[in-house]
Amino acid sequence: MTEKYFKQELFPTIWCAGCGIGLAVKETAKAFKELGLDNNQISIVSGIGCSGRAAGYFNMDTIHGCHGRAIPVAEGLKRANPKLNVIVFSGDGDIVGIGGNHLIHSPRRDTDITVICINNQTYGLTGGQLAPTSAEGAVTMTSPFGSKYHPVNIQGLILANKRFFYARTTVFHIDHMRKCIKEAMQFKGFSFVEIITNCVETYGKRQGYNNAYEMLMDYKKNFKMASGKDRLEDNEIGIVRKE
Ligand SMILES: Cc1ncc(C[n+]2csc(CCOP(=O)(O)OP(=O)(O)O)c2C)c(N)n1
Repeated sequence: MTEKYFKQELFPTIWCAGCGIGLAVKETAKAFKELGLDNNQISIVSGIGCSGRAAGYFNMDTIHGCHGRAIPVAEGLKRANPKLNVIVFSGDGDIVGIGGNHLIHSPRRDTDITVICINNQTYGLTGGQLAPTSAEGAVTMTSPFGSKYHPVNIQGLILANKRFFYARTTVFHIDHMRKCIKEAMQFKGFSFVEIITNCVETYGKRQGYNNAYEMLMDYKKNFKMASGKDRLEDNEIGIVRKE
């Protein structure tokens, strides 16, 4: 049972119907359970955004901090209390956009934290602006004629380091998502899990999807499982690591 990990009195959550964030939250809690962790052994740090609201639902010590600054806060927490399992749970705008600088320096310092990045390819909470993770050609609130830019290579930023753990998964592949979170938490050092997530309301509908189901079916169709590789292709999910 994962109920103990949540403040159930706060349910239902604020997320839109069909949003993928809840799936990621649920699998994160299942990973905690499978790792046999008690609430007081874990702490979750979030920045600002729809994804960042997750911290508040977990029934443990959490920090819902400033936009883009979850990673350095988590590093400080881990250094102050090395026994704690410290998790960052936040959005792509938060971690890769406004907080992108920390994605260069934190993996380099290799502090033993796990970053779960909910990548819905947009700034969801503020209505769906173009993010550094938005697909080339994506129609967003601020790119009505389609984005001209290639999305940032998150994997490349992590793999640029001496040691690394990088996983990419989607909210369709829930068992794989849980495996990625568990293995990331077991990795001794900085670990990063990118969860491709559907934001149907502010992003998906602008790309022509009618509902969340269609987006999930596209994840099923487009992403292939990779194993034993040094680097994931854009259409692959899997884990790459260097100890
Ligand atoms: C310093 C600062 N800049 C901008 C904002 C406005 N803001 C709040 S949430 C957000 C976007 C969050 O996007 P993301 O991290 O991708 O999370 P999502 O809502 O998509 O889950 C922005 C720009 C803010 N709160 N603080």
